[in-house]
Amino acid sequence: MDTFSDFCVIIPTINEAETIGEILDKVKKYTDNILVVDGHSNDDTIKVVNQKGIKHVLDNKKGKGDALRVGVSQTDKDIIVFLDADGSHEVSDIPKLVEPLREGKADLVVGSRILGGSDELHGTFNKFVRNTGTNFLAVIVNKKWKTELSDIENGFRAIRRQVFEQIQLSAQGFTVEQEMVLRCLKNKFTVTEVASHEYARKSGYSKLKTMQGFKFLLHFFKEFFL
Ligand SMILES: Nc1nc2c(ncn2[C@@H]2O[C@H](COP(=O)(O)OP(=O)(O)OP(=O)(O)O)[C@@H](O)[C@H]2O)c(=O)[nH]1
Ligand SMILES: [Mg+2]
Repeated sequence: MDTFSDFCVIIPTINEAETIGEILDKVKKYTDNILVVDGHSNDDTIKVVNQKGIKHVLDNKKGKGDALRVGVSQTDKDIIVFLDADGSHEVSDIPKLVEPLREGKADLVVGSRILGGSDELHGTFNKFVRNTGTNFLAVIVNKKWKTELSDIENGFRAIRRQVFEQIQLSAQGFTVEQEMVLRCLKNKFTVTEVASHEYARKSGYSKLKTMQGFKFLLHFFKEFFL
């Protein structure tokens, strides 16, 4: 992959044909080092990715956590940006995520929806549960590690590849994001945030069931205490 950037953008997808093309066009303004990790989509996701001339690999059908690890194993870039494929993330914030890593000021930078605002955290019961959970977990993390984080769950983030490899994530599914933050803090890596707005998913369907919230809590406390 020829590139004009020092980072790689990894985009996990399952059936995101309606949005992935637009996302790839936007990301291309910041890097040509883009990798789609597909979870065996049965729509036209891969067709669109191919049309855009972007490389893709398949995950092991185990969930988003597995997909992120598959992606990282395929890049030699020092900095990795994770971006969802459903149009929820503000692509123009990529430089804000990468900058603290380049300057040596952080090892993991998370885009905070609490600081940047979200169209997905207010209004309905499901959104209320997500918002409350997000705030609750951040408060507990801050108490233990004396940090000032507001959102440990957002998938839009950048991390040093070496750090990603060192913390040896094991989460298979959506708990990978909180696990990444906790393992960084446990290993004394610096975790910071930048404000980033979250939009409502533009099309397609959510792969995360809000009722999986209990799984998040269980996984969080297991990781927190052990
Ligand atoms: N490769 C791969 N990608 C996945 C998997 N699960 C989810 N994704 C992708 O990960 C991103 C986040 O999933 P979403 O379904 O949007 O989860 P969410 O943002 O919590 O839910 P929404 O509120 O609906 O946006 C999307 O780009 C999905 O296509 C998986 O098992 N494998
Ligand atoms: Mg989403």
